[in-house]
Amino acid sequence: MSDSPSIDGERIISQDKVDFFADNGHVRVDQLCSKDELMNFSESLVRLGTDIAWNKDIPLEKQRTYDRAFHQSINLWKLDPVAKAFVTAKRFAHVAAQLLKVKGVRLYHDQLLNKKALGGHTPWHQDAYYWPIKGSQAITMWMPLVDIDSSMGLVQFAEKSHLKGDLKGSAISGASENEFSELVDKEQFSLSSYESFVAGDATFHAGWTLHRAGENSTNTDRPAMTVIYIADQCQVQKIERNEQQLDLLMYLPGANVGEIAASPMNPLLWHQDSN
Ligand SMILES: O=C(O)CCC(=O)C(=O)O
Repeated sequence: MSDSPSIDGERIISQDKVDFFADNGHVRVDQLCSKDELMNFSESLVRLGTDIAWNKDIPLEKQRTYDRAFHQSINLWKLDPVAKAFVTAKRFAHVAAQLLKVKGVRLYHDQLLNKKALGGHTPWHQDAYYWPIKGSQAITMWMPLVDIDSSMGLVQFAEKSHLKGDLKGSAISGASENEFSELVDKEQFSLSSYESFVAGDATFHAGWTLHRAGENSTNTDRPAMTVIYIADQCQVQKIERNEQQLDLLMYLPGANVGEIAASPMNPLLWHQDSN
């Protein structure tokens, strides 16, 4: 067990926020983790994330749009007790369960996305493109670990795009940016983002919400931690693309199509009957 301070417990959110999320595909929860609480975790998360980021050493001339968007490290919770206490926090999972309107949620995986100083934009994409899970049964929490404003790469959402499901675009890349930019115009999605964040504020977005992030025009890194939750008892869906097959192997090891999405990598983080 870690001796990190607990960020467990419940966090009941208002019906207005639940409705806003259902309508728009995203919602903000201020100080889901207080700035003081976050100080117990952020240094370890950034240090570990920096150590294990798989795309941090790619030479400039070989970097793709993806690599310029952020240094990405995955499943920190498996490697460090402090990261585990953060990622598995019941408080965050409780919010995810309320927004998904389910009795319980499991961990799918975590990621540290560190948009480096002067890092590039994050292209338009839908997270559920990668998942062997229904996009409506999974949700991403995004929490910056430092205070940020619009110059550091805020996430921008295409309002109500989640209601359209799979928009059949590409994986995160220059191609997805171009395809989805055209689609945003064609569908006349309105765009929104939250202006600035204090470390520990969080947003949640739905699996099919189309989103991107701006570039970081400052000389300061913008590390953000994301945790993806799946509804307890949801099933592994038919695989339609290679990325989903890879996700199945990495994040749901041993689970097969049609089975309940629950492997040793997917602990039950919150359930109404056990809290
Ligand atoms: O942090 C970013 O730049 C992008 C975040 C994102 O795409 C996500 O959390 O799904």
